[in-house]
Amino acid sequence: MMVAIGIVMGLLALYVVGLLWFTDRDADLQFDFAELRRTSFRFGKDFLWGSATSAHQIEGNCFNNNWFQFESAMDEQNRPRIPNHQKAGAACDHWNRYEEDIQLMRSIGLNAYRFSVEWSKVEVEEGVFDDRALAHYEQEVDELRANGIEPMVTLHHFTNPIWFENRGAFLQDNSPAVFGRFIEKIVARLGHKVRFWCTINEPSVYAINGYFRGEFPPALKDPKKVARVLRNLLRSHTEAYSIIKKFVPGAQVGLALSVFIFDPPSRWNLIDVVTAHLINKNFNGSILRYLVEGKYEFSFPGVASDSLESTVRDSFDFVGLNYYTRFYERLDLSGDDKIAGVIKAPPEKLTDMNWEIYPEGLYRALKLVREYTSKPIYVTENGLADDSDTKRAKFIEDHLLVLNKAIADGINVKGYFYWSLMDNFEWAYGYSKRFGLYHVDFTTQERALRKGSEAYLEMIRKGRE
Ligand code: GCO
Repeated sequence: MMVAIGIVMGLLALYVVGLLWFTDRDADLQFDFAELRRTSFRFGKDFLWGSATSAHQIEGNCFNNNWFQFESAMDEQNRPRIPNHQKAGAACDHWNRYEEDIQLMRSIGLNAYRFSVEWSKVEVEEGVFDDRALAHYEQEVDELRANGIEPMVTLHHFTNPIWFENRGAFLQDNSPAVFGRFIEKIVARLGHKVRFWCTINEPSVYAINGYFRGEFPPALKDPKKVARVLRNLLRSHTEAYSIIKKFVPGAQVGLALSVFIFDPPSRWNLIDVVTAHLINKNFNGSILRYLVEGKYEFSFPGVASDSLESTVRDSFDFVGLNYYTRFYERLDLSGDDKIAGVIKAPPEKLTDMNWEIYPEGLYRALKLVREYTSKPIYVTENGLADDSDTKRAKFIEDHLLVLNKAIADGINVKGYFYWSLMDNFEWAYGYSKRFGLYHVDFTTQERALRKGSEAYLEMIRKGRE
């Protein structure tokens, strides 16, 4: 009997130690927003106030990439990949309207713009470069500069040229060299005019959605491939970093890291707690560790593991942070994905993506980055899909108050880019999700500033005082 009690007590103690060990101490963080409103603004004169977009989502005529193929395809059950078989198509016609769009930025007081160059338009076939596309991006950069807007160029934002995709994209171990040749062209053309570079947008989202969740091309469901793609994306980042710095030593180079906060649906359930810990570690922490130490380790015991040690450490000048929400995920061995999401927030706290509005998460994400580095952080994406425009103003205000608090607490944040300048093609969700500061009428291409976006203008005004 005594032995049995001893064993039970021992197991209980282990369980509690496990909970304490794996639980994130900040999970209960809650701010008093009235008090944050009273904190004086610390953004500073040089703060970048921007908006962000990506080529495929806004430019139009991206017909030479993997997304174009994906949008035209059907899934295994013969259903279109995108609801209503929507395609990016003409998108916001930004390719032809960039001058007008730059005026939209200027008129609301933005001084920075993050956008991506479309690889499939620049390198139409392997080794064949279109000079008109390069000239186009150079003109766009010139136009931004002429209007006092600092460009931040993303080199890879989810899309691949068809010729690259067909060969296996970032599953190939020579992908960093192939991607590197494109970067050389871009940097030779824009390097003397662009200071801020994001090499890769959200490596973990690209890898999971394309190779595990089947939501992005090539719609595979293979965790081992997730690990391999991530590894090659990180190698590609380092390659890009070295190329850009060789051409332009003074350039500021980072990658755009997506940090979704993962919390356990039940904090007393050790399996939930460990699952959340593993997801945070593999998709948030592992990338930061690679940037700082050159070491990458991916490990979901029994599912997939991979690692990499680079000779290059410290391959970044800043961290680009994309933050939107937190997810509650739990292990679900009966389902296809083995992980299932749980929504806990009430409807009034959800965006049109069904993502919880959780400004404290921005603070937690910034703190996570700060654990790895004190180099500058730019919030390279943050925003919400809100067609009714009833939640946008408060979302913007609260997230910027949290950002201000983080700066006041000593975190080195130098800029904020709202996602997105205007409504656009939201990948697997098509045109149904509206993230824009500007509403876009996709039949007339008219843009109209949303009422809720005025909160951003107001915060920028106060931030500059
Ligand atoms: C991403 C991308 C953007 C999205 C945005 C809203 O984070 O997935 O960088 O292209 O459109 O995040 O989901």
